[in-house]
Amino acid sequence: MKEIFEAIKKSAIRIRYAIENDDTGYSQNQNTTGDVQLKLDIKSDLIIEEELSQIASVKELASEEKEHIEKIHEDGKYLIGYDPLDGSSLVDVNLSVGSIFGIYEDDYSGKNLKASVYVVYGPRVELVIGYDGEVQLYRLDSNDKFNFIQVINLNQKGKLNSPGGTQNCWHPHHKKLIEDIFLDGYRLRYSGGMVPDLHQILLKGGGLFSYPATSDNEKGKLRMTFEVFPFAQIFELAGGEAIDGERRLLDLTPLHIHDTTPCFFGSNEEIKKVKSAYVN
Ligand code: AFP
Repeated sequence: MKEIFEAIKKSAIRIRYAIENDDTGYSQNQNTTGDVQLKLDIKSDLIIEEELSQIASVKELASEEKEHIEKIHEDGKYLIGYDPLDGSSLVDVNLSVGSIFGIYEDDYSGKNLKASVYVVYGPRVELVIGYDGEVQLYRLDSNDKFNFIQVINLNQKGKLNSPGGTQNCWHPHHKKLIEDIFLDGYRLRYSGGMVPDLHQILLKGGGLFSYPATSDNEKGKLRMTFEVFPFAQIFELAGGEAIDGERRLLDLTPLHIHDTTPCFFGSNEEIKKVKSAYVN
């Protein structure tokens, strides 16, 4: 596992360099959901593939940017699902973006997720690892070394609300939930990049990030394997919770690698509110 974390650190340094120096324009290609890929999406994907495929324990790689799973080492132990550059459409307006990794064994189900990592490319580069019972924050220094900063723990209740999805497509019970949370004094924090939005909630002690089922997309937008399960694990290890409205996210199994799910990540008090709004 340690070798995988080191390979992710190497890719993060190379991706940070590409973000700072490369063309932020579009390529001619589309990904599996029909989005036109940015040149940076393709480059980040390539960097991660190059670094992770050198690790003998990596059996397969599943990228958000590719339709099919890639076999790497037949005798490997780990299956890695990753989103190479989440929120990449924010690079051209110079907002923070991120990479997300889920390290699985046997299959890409929530219960077989063994470790999760994300990287935030912001004013500083930070890397968060959820593994072995805790969540650790590292920061990149000017010598390209990631230094341990702290263990992340959520409070019982936070102050931030990050509500995703187009509001005119929210279901009435969801609209009421979000309104009630604001009436309770929570402040709006939503950049359109789940990595910096969830990172902010984790580091500021708590709150709620939601990407619900909507009238135009009953299964939500965010993908289980690459985005949702890794953050669900990190929120649980930090003392929070992650549910799809009713069920624990890590109890879900995607039928297809690119399947999406509604998702709510938060500290305990906010998830209690979600459950009472969603469970009849
Ligand atoms: P992009 O990678 O296409 O920019 O999407 C980012 C993202 O997957 C996730 O990081 C955000 O939380 C979410 O989409 C934002 O979606 P909305 O624009 O629908 O709020």
